[in-house]
Amino acid sequence: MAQAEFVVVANRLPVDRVDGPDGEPAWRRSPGGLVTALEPVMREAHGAWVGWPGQADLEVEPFEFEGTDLVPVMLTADDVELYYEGFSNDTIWPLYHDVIAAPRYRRVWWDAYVRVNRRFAEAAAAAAAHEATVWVQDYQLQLVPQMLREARPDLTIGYFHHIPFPAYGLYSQLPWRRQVLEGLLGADVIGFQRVADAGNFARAVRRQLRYETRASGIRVPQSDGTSRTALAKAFPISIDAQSYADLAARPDIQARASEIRESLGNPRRILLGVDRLDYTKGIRHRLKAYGELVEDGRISVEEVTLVQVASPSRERVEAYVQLRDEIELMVTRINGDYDTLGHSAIRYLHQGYPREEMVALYLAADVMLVTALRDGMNLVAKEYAATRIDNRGTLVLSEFAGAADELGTSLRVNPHDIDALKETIMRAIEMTPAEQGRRMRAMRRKVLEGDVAAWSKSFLSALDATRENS
Ligand code: GDG
Repeated sequence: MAQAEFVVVANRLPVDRVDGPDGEPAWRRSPGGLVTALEPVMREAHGAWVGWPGQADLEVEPFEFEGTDLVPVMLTADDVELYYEGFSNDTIWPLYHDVIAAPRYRRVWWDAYVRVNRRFAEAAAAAAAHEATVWVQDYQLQLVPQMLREARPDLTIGYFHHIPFPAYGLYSQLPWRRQVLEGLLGADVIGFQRVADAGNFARAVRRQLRYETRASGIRVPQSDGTSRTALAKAFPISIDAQSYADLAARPDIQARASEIRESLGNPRRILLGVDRLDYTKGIRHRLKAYGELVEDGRISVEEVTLVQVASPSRERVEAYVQLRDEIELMVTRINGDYDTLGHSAIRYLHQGYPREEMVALYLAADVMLVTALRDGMNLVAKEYAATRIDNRGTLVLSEFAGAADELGTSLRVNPHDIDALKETIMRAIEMTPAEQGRRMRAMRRKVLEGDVAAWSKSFLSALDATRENS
């Protein structure tokens, strides 16, 4: 396979292994946002994508898929447990989401993280042509930029961080805080979701490494006594907004939305939550507020239904097992106390759905509840806005989601304040169509203009600019 001018490195390859029609394993494009975002760039550049195929101990040779060279990185069952479920999802994930759950600091996990990051860096170095551009994605691979720069100083290296970067007081808990900062600073451009994340990162660099920062630039000393400038800046990610609007315009999907309303007993208002089942998403806070509104008699289950889609996630990590139990206990209690024979207070779905069904749900919902306690961006908020081509519906949006910086006409709320959350839900339920329209139009404009193509373009032009300056 020839070396590529443009290489993406991510924990996962953009494909899933499935059983083909003849029973032979086949590959199918994964539905993720990143895949859609990068697809046009990859096709144009005939790029390569380095990542894990998603199954432990699976050794696969590089292969071409829809115009992209895929370079599989093998993870053993041990790697998956220590590097992925351990350090990535039980150390970094909770620490970077403001310690909503307690991070666990285990040295064997860190050792595996270093080892696996090196494997990704080596695969990327082998896949990249001379002076190529490499774009590393997310918190599982924070050491790759530096490892790659050491092996291949000719490359231009970008890194995008999809989750929050915490305030220094929390970040400084990490026993390997210096190594992680140095790892990230191997990149020429380090992209974050929010201005505040980039600020937290720059502060950690000043405090830990004593490097100078000016505006978005960080002066990184080199071993030969010179220095280079790395850029740490916000590039808020987005969605392929037009594709959501197109789905929303399809008659069969609109019919499905009516059918969903019908099947819920045509309530006056449908509230909707859509999240991976994750403790960062504030699902318990949402259920608490809703349950109290029913208990207070301000909402009747005959008139208002909450649909909560909680798609299965990280089911082998203990904190997620516990969270699922807590949520399911809450749902059962609220439903047990308040359901009538004909109507359910909460329709809870621990399942994943095709995108068409998600869009039908967005169209059926009068109020979308995004109550994350901490979230890098939250694409669900943007998907809801992109879908509402009828300019109806209300978005209740946590201040702690990155999307709150951009969607200024949503009803923003602090989800920790249960009384405020209750009032905001009531306000959303009662909002007039005219006000819904004013707010939704502004949000849709924002999401259509700042779509995912604009995101990757602005990141990659910032990266190109550093090449020209060096
Ligand atoms: C991370 C950061 C940041 C969910 N259930 C189903 C389904 N989904 C889709 C949603 C949305 C995506 O998954 C979830 O994206 P989010 O942004 O809401 O959250 P994370 O998964 O935590 O993503 C986040 C993001 O990276 C990008 O940078 O915004 O802050 O945490 O697209 O629609 N999709 C389908 N069926 C489901 O059941 N088809």
